[in-house]
Amino acid sequence: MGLALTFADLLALTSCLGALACRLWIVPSDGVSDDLSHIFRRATAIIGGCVAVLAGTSLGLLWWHATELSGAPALQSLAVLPAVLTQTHLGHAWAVRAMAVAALGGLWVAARRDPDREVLWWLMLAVGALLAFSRSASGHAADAGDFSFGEWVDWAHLVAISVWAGSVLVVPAIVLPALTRAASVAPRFVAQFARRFSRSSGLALGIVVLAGGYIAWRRLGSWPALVDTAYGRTLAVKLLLVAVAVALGAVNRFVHVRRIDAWARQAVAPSRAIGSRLATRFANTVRLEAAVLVAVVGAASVLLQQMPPGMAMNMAAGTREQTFSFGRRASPEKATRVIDVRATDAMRFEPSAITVKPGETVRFDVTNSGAVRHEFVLGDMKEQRSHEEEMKEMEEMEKTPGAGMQDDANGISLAPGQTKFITWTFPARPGKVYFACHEPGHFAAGMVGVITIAR
Ligand SMILES: [Cu+2]
Repeated sequence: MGLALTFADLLALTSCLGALACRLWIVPSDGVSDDLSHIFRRATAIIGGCVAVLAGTSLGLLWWHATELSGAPALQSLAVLPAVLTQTHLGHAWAVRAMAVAALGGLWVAARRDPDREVLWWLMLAVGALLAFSRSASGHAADAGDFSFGEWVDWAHLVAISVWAGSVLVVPAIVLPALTRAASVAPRFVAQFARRFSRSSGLALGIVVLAGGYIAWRRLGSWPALVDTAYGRTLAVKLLLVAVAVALGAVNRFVHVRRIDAWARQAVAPSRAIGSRLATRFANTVRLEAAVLVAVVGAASVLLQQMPPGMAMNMAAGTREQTFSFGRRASPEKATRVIDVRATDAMRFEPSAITVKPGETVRFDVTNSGAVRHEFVLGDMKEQRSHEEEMKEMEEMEKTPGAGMQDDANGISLAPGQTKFITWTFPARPGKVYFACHEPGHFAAGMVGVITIAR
């Protein structure tokens, strides 16, 4: 369910940005006026359809996330929606997305009524980029913190790939039918379109390769992970598909576009038959590339659902094989539920009371939304007290608060703005486990929450 929603969502976002790119800079505006109005009408219709799909997938994704968070059946999870929206990082990112989709809808209505006002289309592109940012801010990249370098790189990658893949996806529907027809009437239009399309794709592709390379390297952590892990194998398939699409694009750029160019520039009236044959070859290559790129979007959706090995390894480094009376650390993929927790400078956790089932394995995604360091340490009261003593001793020895903090088997330490996760398997019997922060003074100020293990 989550996969289908993510796929539809990515496809709609990509096509929307691609259609806007076509409208704004790919389709030459000094071509044949007749064909142009037709092309622009199609682009407008596709953008409208994408916005409608985005509205639907946004609602669906929120609901799906709430179901995942609460562990409750789909209908009952509606009850936790307000809490998800107001209390979780994902909820906030979703609110930004909801506003972006609403703005896109409003702008689209205005732009349809007054299509010659170029500024409206540019505004839609800006809002589309904002929507992409809310996606980056709720995906894997957000684990490095909000507005971090990783998040910006993820955003640049998403926008660039949307412009590239999106324009390739929508061109078969928007331009190609007119193109093969136009080949008999306006050689200059065909040549100009082919050239602009190739140039836009090449530029976007450059960003995709740079940003994508950085992200892949960060998330994989090592070369063997490319074959050893599920995430790595999906990534390998995606890269292979991208390579095929790039090869097809290169064939277009260096073979077909050059031939079309030469044909359009002939001194004598260019032959219509040759023109439409060249345009058809160009069009077929674009169609094939579009089909490959749909598969790339599919692979990207799968990746968003998988745990990157580079991140899982960071966690494993701080893990000791240790079983406590209040449970044990587990590997992230064992988790059957994800709970977002925020640590704030008000010396509170949000939420501060959580209920789990006996034996349940939960991944806690903890975000430090404050300006000072916080911890998330799991344990019974005895463990919390002894951890508090340890921290006090360390502080006295080093005189530098927080300097000696490292991730433990049962706890994590978070820099301001940071998000980390800890996966925990709770004991099979009912009881209470606490989560607390032992930065100097925080525990005493009440920075502690309770987890009730109950059937
Ligand atoms: Cu704290």
